[in-house]
Amino acid sequence: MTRIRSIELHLIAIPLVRPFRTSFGESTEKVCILARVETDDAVGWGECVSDVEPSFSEEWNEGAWLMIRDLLAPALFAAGDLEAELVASVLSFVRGHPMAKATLVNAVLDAELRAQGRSLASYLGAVRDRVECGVSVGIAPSTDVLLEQVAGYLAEGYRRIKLKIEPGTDVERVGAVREANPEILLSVDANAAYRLADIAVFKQLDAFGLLMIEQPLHHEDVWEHSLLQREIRTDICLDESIRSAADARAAIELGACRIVNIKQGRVGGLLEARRVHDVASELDVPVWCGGMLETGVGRSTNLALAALPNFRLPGDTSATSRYFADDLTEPLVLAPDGTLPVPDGPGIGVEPDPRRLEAATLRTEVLEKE
Ligand code: SMG
Ligand code: MG
Repeated sequence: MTRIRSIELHLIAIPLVRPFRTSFGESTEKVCILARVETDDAVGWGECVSDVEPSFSEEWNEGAWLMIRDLLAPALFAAGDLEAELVASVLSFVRGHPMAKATLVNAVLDAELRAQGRSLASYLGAVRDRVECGVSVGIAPSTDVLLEQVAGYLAEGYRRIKLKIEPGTDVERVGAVREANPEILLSVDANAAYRLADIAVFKQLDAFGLLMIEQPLHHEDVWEHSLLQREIRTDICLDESIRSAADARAAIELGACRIVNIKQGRVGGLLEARRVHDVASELDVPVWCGGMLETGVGRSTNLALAALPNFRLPGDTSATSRYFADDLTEPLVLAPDGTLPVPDGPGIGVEPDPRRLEAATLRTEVLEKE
């Protein structure tokens, strides 16, 4: 048990090496909240996966900042002595807001593990010390540019290519990438851009031997995903629709997906993410680790999670060079075999470099018990 002395919030911005476009918008820089939690015993870090706008989910940076400052942090201070496994129940008086909650769950867990000198990977139950990496390729300005980008990532060693798709260019683009690369593990992610009436598109995509189709329909349409899954051969993977282990169980039992993307921030943090992993494992459904273009803080967190046994497919955690010229932490470098090492230092195993953090920080606020 330990007491939280302070929570320091940083809003940071780092330019992306190349714009990232999905079916819902384009980013040219990474803007997110980092929380530095200081306890009586140690300091821990948590990265909030929300974005500038509430497009991927209902949460967004300014909302998450107020949620943490005005509701979640005061509840943690009021709780007194605490351990990471209790944080979610202390915060459960707030409905939803998993990304804001995850920031604090993860930071408190990081501090706790650093105080014990134990790595996050070992705490979670890691079974490997390297993780297979895929890369998520944004919607490109043209098919030629897309083919060039894919070739570049494959040359670097990435083991799975995921293409962001949107209505209009989907079949042509995916077909071109498949034709140029008949053997690779290839998947697509629609970020909820389609409706069940678009079933003909998915039947056409069936011809390309895709590893999966990620989140084709609206995030609330789990039932419609089950109807779609009955009609197509390719496995559906759910991302946005899964907010908890209970959601994962319901979606799998309903036949709405045969693969689950786990993003710890989307489900309220590392401890719920491990429960999603366990439910999928029990139902013999493979999972893989999603990404939210995290800085080195969030990506080191994800690498520890991705070392659990049921993470059976290459994830979206890519090397630093895929995102940033200058990250907050030391660069994560892809090995020629397309893997990244699981951090083995205490907690998440990395810390933001103070100089780089200062250079990236747009705003800071220190929260303490009143
Ligand atoms: O971290 O490399 C990454 C990004 C992976 O495609 C990615 N994430 O829906 O899976 C997804 C998207 C969400 C982020 S959109 C800004
Ligand atoms: Mg996705």
